[in-house]
Amino acid sequence: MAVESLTELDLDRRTALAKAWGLAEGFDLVGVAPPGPFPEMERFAEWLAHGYQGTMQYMVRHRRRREAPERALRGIRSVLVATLGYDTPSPHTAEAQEAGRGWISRYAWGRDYHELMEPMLDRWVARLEAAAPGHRFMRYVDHGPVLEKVFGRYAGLGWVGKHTNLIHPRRGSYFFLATILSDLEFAPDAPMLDHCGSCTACLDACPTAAFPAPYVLDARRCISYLTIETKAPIPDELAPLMGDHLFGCDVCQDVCPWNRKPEPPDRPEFRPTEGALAPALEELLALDDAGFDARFAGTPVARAGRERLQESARRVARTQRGE
Ligand code: B12
Ligand code: SF4
Ligand code: SF4
Repeated sequence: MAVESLTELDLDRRTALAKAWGLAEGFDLVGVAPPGPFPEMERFAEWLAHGYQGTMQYMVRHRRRREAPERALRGIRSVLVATLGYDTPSPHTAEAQEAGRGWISRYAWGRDYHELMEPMLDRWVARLEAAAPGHRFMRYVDHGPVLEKVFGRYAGLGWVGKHTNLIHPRRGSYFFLATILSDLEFAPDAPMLDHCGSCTACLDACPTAAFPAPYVLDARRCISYLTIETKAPIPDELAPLMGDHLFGCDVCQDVCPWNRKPEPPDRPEFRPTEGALAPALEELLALDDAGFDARFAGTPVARAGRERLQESARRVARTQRGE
């Protein structure tokens, strides 16, 4: 089959084709953002100045590339942004709390999204490269020096809510993001307007008061950071506030009205694997390495490791005993 040449097409046709290839790989939505700069990139410096990144040193190390995408890719003209939904009909945090059990956050119930999305992106990029020789396409999921949510917003895929996640009016916020930075120009989509209005549900519900202001997260207080990201000990004043959460947290998204009736893609890959939904603490504490692998290999929980999860299980057990 002849490879279509993207560079010979007009901007709109080229953009439509590049987007169609992303959708053909299985992404739910694809948009195009201009390379910036955007006001959010300036706010990133403020965020770092407060120390909200805690021990996530990579946020500081790569700050210049996050603030100025031209440093991530010289001659950058466009950013293709794609979403992949991970919501399933399974219960939300508050609907399933039970003594003796802990809670793993939604995104970590099924397959590790990095492993799923990277090959999808590789195939998409291979197609783009073959159709635009000499142009560059740098693809990222999560780990890259890219403010993914900001590009998502300017690619028309949602707005960054007060809880700081990207929300799509019909898809809610339970989706992952991927980006492809390119020096080939595509037609940008219009950024989406903020629909949070006067709502403050997420800010009010956060168990650890991790939002110093709407749209601003102090990661050092976020349960997701405390259970997944940092290796630093959990501060004594925060541990009792962390409830049943073993790995990650969804409270601010669970209470968001935009997640009440989203169009769930319900991908089998993201449905809870056996033992992922509200696991019994005793069972987790009894796992050896082989048992941990049998239960969590290939899921995001595997990244944190057995000891980390068991440390969380001991903390949840202490909280449930009222200690
Ligand atoms: C570091 C990080 C974290 C940190 C910090 C979270 C955060 N809010 O940034 C921690 C470990 C806490 C975390 C947690 C989670 N994460 Co995370 N994380 C990232 C990562 C790697 C970088 C994000 C980043 O750059 N943060 C820097 C800060 C500065 O960004 P920000 O909070 O959006 O801050 C902006 C606002 O504060 C704004 N701002 C400042 N002042 C003001 C004032 C006003 C008025 C306005 C409008 C804006 C504004 O400017 C800032 C800069 O743009 C991205 C992947 C990526 N490369 O982008 C995934 C990512 C954001 N995470 C993701 C997910 C799924 C999660 C969790 C849901 C996982 C879980 N279940 O536990 C939680 C959600 C917690 C939450 N409420 O945000 C997804 C989000 C998808 C989506 N729909 O938005 C991403 C995009 C990964 C992916 N590829 O899918 N994460
Ligand atoms: S993920 Fe949990 S701890 Fe983090 S900001 Fe949201 S509600 Fe708060
Ligand atoms: S809970 Fe309300 S304020 Fe928070 S992100 Fe959702 S709509 Fe916005």
